[in-house]
Amino acid sequence: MIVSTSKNAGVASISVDNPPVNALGSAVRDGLGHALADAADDATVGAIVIACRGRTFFAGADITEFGQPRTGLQLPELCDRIEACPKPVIAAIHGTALGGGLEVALACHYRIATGSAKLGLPEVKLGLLPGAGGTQRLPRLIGIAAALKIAALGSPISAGEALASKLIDRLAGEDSLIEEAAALAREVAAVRPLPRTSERPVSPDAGAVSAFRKEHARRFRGFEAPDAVIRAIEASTLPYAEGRLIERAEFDRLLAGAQSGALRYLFFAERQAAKIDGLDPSAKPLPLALVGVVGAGTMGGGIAMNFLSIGIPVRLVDLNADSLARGVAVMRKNYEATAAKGRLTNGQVEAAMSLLTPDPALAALADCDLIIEAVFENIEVKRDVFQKLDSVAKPAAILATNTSYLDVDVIAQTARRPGRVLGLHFFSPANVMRLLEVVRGKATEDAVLATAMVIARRIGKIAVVARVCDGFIGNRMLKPRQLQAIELLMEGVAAERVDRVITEFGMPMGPLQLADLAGVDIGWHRDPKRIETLRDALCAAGRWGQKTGKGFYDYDAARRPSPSAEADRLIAQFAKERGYVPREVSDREILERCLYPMINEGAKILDERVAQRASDIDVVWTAGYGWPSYLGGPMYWASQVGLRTIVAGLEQHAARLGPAFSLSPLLAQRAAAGKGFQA
Ligand code: T1G
Repeated sequence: MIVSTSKNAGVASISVDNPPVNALGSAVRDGLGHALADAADDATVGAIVIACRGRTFFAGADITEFGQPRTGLQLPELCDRIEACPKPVIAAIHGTALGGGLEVALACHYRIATGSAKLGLPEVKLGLLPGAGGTQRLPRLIGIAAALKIAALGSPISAGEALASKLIDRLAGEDSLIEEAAALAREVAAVRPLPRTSERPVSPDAGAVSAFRKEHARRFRGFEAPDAVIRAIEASTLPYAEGRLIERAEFDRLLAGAQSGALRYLFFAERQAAKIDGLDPSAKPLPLALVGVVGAGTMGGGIAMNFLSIGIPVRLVDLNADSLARGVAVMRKNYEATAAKGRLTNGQVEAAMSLLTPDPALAALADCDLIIEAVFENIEVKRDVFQKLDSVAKPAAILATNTSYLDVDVIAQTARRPGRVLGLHFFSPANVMRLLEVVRGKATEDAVLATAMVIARRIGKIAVVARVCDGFIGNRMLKPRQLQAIELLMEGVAAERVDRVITEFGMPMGPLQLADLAGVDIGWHRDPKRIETLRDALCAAGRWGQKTGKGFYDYDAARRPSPSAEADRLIAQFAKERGYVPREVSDREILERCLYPMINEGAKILDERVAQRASDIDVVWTAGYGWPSYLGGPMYWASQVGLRTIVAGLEQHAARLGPAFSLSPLLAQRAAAGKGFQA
């Protein structure tokens, strides 16, 4: 029984059990509608409680139903029936009350929640808005400014914050929610008139709306839903029925739009990425009580913070005492900066730092369950470190490398336990970026992979599994884009123009700004006399990027880029010496030559089974490389554009894509078949 009702001393408790997250699918809605009508008609019932079994209250509408024909009682109608019920209806919330789940609670006359509950309207993250009255009822309960934060940003609030803002009426004990909800129900059984949220007035707050828009303009860039949410909440100052019509119109428009399709695709893609095809189901995750990190540089420090922040002690080793001290100081500074923004308490900062043990000797890692190496990106240096780690680490320990390019199998060969070796490729800043590329070597054991996926979830990362190849998924696809950006410079296109086309497309940064941020000197042979590539020419001139205040751009003290006459001269000189003649290039060509080769490389990655599925590639690019999520990721976007168009573009530009370019057979085949990349 998905929906069941029990009665006790005049209270009807309607309970929903629709695992895993009590999504408000059609069966739940119909069942709730019937149970509510029965309880309303039951003379022995004075009040009604709605609660859920399992790990959470309703986590929203059933996202899998979107785009399907609507069946049964619709959620807006169900919410209106709850609110119109002649008897008090109480929402008993545990776990999460999200989206349509919170809208059901808002339609109830009273709300009680456990202290650990989270409440929110994350629809905007799916390119939608609350479509069952949430944009009209929420501001009536907590005001326009507070409603904007919840609905347009999409992040949940705690039960404590909900109580303070009067979104809920009462907190309950973690194990006594149902009893306390029933007690509240009896308490209010005779209250009339019932507090119907839709009947409450809303005070207009134009100042809050414009301030909110201004404050989040950069964050909302390119997204359609946030503005629709703001418009709907502004409409809550109108009579309720009028506001609902505006909410519905905005909802239907967004639901039919491309952005919501892409964001819903990504919702499931991120969850799919956690699944490893063919993994031995009996492979159990290994214990993780103590972590070691080798290398106290930017990456090592950030990696260590992920574990300290969730209460796992870390041994941080760096053979250079100064680097070790500097690394620890940077970690404390980062924590304190987060605390200064109110996102951590000083107590939490101290608690995390107290779990850190810096040590100059590898021997300190002897009893670690997991050791992550984050030293200089050089294969010999890494092999040497792994050889030493293999001799000090306990036999069961997992040895991970944070390499972003190098061959994990070659590194694993130095260890007597290659099955316990894998890549854990964090992205900078490692304590912030959500993506974690889990690189499985030829010998990596299933239990080690299963452990890596659990670790990723515990430190709040989205893990994507990649097999070994040069640059794994993300960096391998980045390379052809960066090479084409350089090629366009050689043909006389200005750096700022290439970057403008790519940022107008929706990327946070263009290829050349990114190169300057990462360092033009990455992988440079350090011989200023040897000029073989444009990068060599720039590096020889000391233009290593932001770190030297100049690269493809010049940078001021605040690291703001500006076009550089010297860089342009160097590029023009270098190109001329190699026979390039400046030519007219359209923005369209710039976009195609930067993005289409990436898609082609993505198809090769799929064909070689380096990535399990196209959606994994999309998760890598949206969670780790700033690909705009409202475009779903490169493979999803290419499928929307049409693979025939991509192939035609690649064939048109083939002469300029370099000697290494070859069309992916998988791409050609799927294009010919009129298919996309999605299965
Ligand atoms: N619909 C369908 N499936 C869902 C779902 C949903 N709303 N939420 C989760 N699942 C599936 C998910 O795909 C996974 O499946 C399993 O449940 C466990 O999820 C009209 C328009 C609740 C915080 O956006 O944020 O209401 O992979 O791995 O980490 O206004 O799930 O096991 O096969 O994420 O513990 C608004 C979405 C909908 C919330 C739990 N609601 N869910 O996190 O588990 S739109 C949301 C979450 C709406 C109305 C509108 C999280 C969670 P599988 P999980 P978790």
